[in-house]
Order: sequence, then structure tokens, then C-alpha cells
Amino acid sequence: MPKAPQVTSASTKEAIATRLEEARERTLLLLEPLDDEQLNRVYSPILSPLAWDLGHIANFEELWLVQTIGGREPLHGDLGRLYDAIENPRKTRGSLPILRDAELRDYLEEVRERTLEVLDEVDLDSEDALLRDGFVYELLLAHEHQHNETMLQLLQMVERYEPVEGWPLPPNDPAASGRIRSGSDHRGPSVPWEHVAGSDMVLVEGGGHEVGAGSDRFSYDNERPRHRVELAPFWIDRTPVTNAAYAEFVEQSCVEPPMYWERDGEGGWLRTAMGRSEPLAPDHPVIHVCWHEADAYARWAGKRLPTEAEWEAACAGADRESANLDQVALGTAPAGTHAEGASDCGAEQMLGDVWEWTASDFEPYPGFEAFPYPEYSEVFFGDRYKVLRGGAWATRRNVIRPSFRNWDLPERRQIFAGFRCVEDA
Ligand code: AVJ
Ligand code: FE
Repeated sequence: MPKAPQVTSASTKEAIATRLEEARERTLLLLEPLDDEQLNRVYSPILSPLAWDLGHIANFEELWLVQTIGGREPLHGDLGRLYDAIENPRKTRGSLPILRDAELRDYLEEVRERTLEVLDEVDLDSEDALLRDGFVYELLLAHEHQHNETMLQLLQMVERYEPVEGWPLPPNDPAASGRIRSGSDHRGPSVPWEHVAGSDMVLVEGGGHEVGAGSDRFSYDNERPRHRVELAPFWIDRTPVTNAAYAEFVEQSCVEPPMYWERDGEGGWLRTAMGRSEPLAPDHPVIHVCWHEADAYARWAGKRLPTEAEWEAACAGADRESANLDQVALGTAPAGTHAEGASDCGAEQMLGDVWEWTASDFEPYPGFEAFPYPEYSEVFFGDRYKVLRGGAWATRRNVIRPSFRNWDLPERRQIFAGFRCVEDA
């Protein structure tokens, strides 16, 4: 099919520069309340110090947008080795001689300056697969966005973390303008969640369903190629499993409560986020559970976790603009919020609030080709990792689409993960 006429390269470049700036602004806004000591501190062996994330964000940008695309030499010799995620497991990152403090901030700025220089020179209409449709820039944006979420996993552990004044961000205005409203209390009632109770199931028809990403917009290699799967009909929970439902499972099965839950001393639960304890909100989706816990709950409830193909079929038609994404609220919304963003089958909150564990191992789709580098997805394929879908409140909106595949080890709980169940129809 002939392509629609392209916007001019100059306006495309301007749009890319604006989006790169917006991404950086959010990264820095999240870290603004912290001092250098907190950026360098190791809070958990399974999470990088924030200074590593920051340096890695800049180094990934230098590697792709400055060295690879622009043919420039690296600013700091083989510094990049320290920021290689495969070479340096998270538990070692705190003791690496990474850039810190003022040097780190200078590096972020110097790389960005060069990135914009190179952007000015490149030919976005080139046949080079890295440049075509701005692929490498989309990759970089998605990368910084995804690392925001990793940073937020750590921020959950920072005692008395106070977001900058003005959070929650205005919904659907993801700080794109660069300025954030001030004067509202982020814990106040300023997020107008409309609560709709209930957690019944909705039907997904059997038959052929298209899954995976087409070639019309940016996607990761692991989402391609788009292909057809045959599914038997099934019921899926209309909303993610709630804290109240999960608490019942904890009481009856004597399993560990989710991460960040504590007893309140009166038979109830408190939940701690960013060092602050609050009564557990019964109607919110459960979050910070591992795959084994999600799977055990599903079996306890006489159900099972969806396969990722089932999940994606149930997600068809969901609207990511009506979803609790993008760090707007810095937390989950009650189950039933954003009913207007429901998918075609009537499932709600498929996108946003909590990542949803699926029954599936992270495997390549038939015909998979690694691009642009095997370390993004290919080296993780196999039965060690489980697939999560849908994105969480901490996920930047740009990252999320029904075909997006996230993966993690089944024992991990620091990620923003919940789940919903299915049953054969
Ligand atoms: C897709 C979230 C599993 O954090 O390991 C960041 C994303 N890849 N930098 C990860 C990613 C390279 C990735 N996950
Ligand atoms: Fe990364």
C-alpha cells in the first residue's frame, strides 16, 4: 500500500526533539526530591541505585543516537561497559565506578546536546531500518520511559519520598507542556476516580484472533510478527483482582501478604508506599504480587491465569487514553475506574493500573527476528521469564499498547504487578 504523505522532515525532527525533552523532564522531575546521597544509595539488591539508571539512560542515548547514528566517539572512553545491563547484574551496580553527582548531570546534558546536533544532520527518510520512521528515536524514548518505571520501583522504598509540588499531574496532559499545576495536595481528593463496584466476568468469543504488532507504528521486535491464534471461548475477570479479594485469599490460605502490606494490629491491613502507611484500599487492584502468588490465587478461586494470547484478545479495543497510566496519580485507581476505556469484550482496566501476570513464558513469536540488538529481547526468551501485559500506573502512556510484552522472573514482587483470572467457557 502506498504510504500516506509524510510530514516534513523538519517538523518531524522538531517533534522528536520535543518528545526527548519531555521524557527527560519527567525523569528529572521524579528524582528532583532526592539528594545525591539518595541517588547513590543501594536500597535493594534487586534494584539499581538511581544514579546507575540515570547514567544508563544517558549512555544508551549516547550509544544509539550519538555513536551509532552520528558516528561520534564516546565522551568517556569505555564508560559504557559500566552501564551495560547484561554485563552488570543489578546487585553489583552500587559499587561500580559510575558517574555520580555533578559529573553525572554534566554527562546527561553533554549527551543530549550531541543528540540534538546529530538529529539535525540525519536523514529520516533514509532506507536505513534504524532511521526509517524514526525507529531509533522511538526506541530511545521508550527506553527512558521504561527506566522511569524502574526508578519508581525503587522510589517505593524511599522513606518519606515527597513528589514535587503539583502531583498528581493533570490527566491526559502528561507534562507535555513542561509545566505542572501547583498547589494541589497529591494525597487529596484531586484525582476524581469514579468508583464502580463489582468484579464479574466477561466473555471472549472463541475462534481466530490477531495478536502482535503490525508494521504501521513503532513496536519492539518481540511483538512481531503479527499473527493469528486460535482460541477456545473463555471468561475473563472484568477488572483486575482487588485487594479485598486477595486479602480473603491471604486469610484463608495462610500465604504471605503482598509486598508492602503490614498488619494494622486490629485484624486489618496497612499498605506502605514511598515510606507512608495507609489503610489498605479494598477496592483497588492488588499490586506487588509475584507470579507464583497470582497463579496460586487463581487456582484457589477455581480459575487460572490467562495465556498472553487470551489476554491480548480480551484487550482488543481498549483505549489507552482512558487508563490510569503515565504516573499521573502515583498509585492505583479503584477497580471499575475508567469503564469508558473498556475493551470490546467489556474488560476494564486492561491497560494501566497494574501489570497483569499471564500464564505464558516469554517465548519468541513464530518468525521472530531480533532487531536492532539481541540483548533487548532475544537473550531473555525461554522458560525462566513470565509475560506481563497492560502496563501499570507507573508506566508512561507512550510505552503501552495491547501487543506490548513485558517480562520478569516469576518470583519478582517489586514490579507493579497484579493480575486477573480466566475460566474456560
Ligand atoms: C522490558 C522491563 C523487562 O527493564 O529489563 C530497559 C526494559 N530493556 N532497558 C528491563 C529495558 C532495556 C526491560 N523490561
Ligand atoms: Fe535499559
